Amino acid sequence: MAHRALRIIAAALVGGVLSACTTEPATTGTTGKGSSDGKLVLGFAQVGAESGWRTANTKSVREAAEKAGITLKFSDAQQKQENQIKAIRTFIQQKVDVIAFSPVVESGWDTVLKEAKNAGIPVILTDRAVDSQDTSLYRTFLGSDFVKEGQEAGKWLVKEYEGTSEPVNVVELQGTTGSAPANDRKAGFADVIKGDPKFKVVASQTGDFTRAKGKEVMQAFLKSHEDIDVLYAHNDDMALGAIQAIEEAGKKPGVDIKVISVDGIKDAFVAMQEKKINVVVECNPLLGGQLMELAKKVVAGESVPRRVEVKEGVFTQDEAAAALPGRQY
Ligand code: GZL
Repeated sequence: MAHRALRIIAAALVGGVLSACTTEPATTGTTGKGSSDGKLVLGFAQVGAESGWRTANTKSVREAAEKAGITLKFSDAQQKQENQIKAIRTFIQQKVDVIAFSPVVESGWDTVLKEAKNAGIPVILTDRAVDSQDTSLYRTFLGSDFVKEGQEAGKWLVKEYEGTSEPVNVVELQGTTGSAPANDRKAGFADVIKGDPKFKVVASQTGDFTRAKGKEVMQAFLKSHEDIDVLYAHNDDMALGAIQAIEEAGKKPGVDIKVISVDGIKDAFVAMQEKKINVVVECNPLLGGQLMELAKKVVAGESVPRRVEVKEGVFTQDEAAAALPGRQY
């Protein structure tokens, strides 16, 4: 009897030592540490539910996790950075295999990302970026090039007013203050239009990516500026809210005030068909499938690209009708 007990204790000790000695790469954990069924567990800290784009993004992530057999722990931060940080800390305590999040703003992430790194939990940035200097804090970025989106918006404007010399007064509805899409879409647009002095951005203010705020700020723009020629909105929801304000002011959106928007949600294509939006620069929210593939690779310790950009286009009014039936979000 004593021999059997000793054998059991010895086996346990050897097993214990072996597992402590396995040289798993720092950024991989045993799949399913955080779950009882051995499935890969992904903690996802979403920005919120502020726009049609965000709703489509969340749907894509949820459906892709289901399809990939990945256990998704999901949190909605209601556009507050402190809530995203709390969610990431919770995921660390729950010992998830991998964390993904769309940082609501670019700055202020190093501390919590270092906590994830020290816990051996790899992080994937999806949709929005961070300005951390320490790029070892995340394994990859999956999303769009927002500067390019701003440049595409600027290129449309330059082409639309080619050959004219009259001043063109632009008002700009910026996305969430401090967010990568707001910073970069503003920079890309300004970079393109700076070449022609007839373009003047006479007002630029955040509408926080929401319809309500977009309408409110556009109402203020209309009160303080008689001669607005163009609205550049960093997303469709703000553009659609602004369109209500423009119509309530007795002006025709798309005609009296041309409207440039970004995202490409279905409602924006309908507005283009109604001639109320002139051009939409697409920003693809359907990142779920690629995110799950990256999560599996990262947990398995496989190398992944530092940046994975999604494909997207630009749609003008005359393309809207044909494109609308095929829109997935
Ligand atoms: C862009 C995304 C932005 C969208 C908005 O990738 O972060 O946030 O353009 C959304 O609609 O609110």
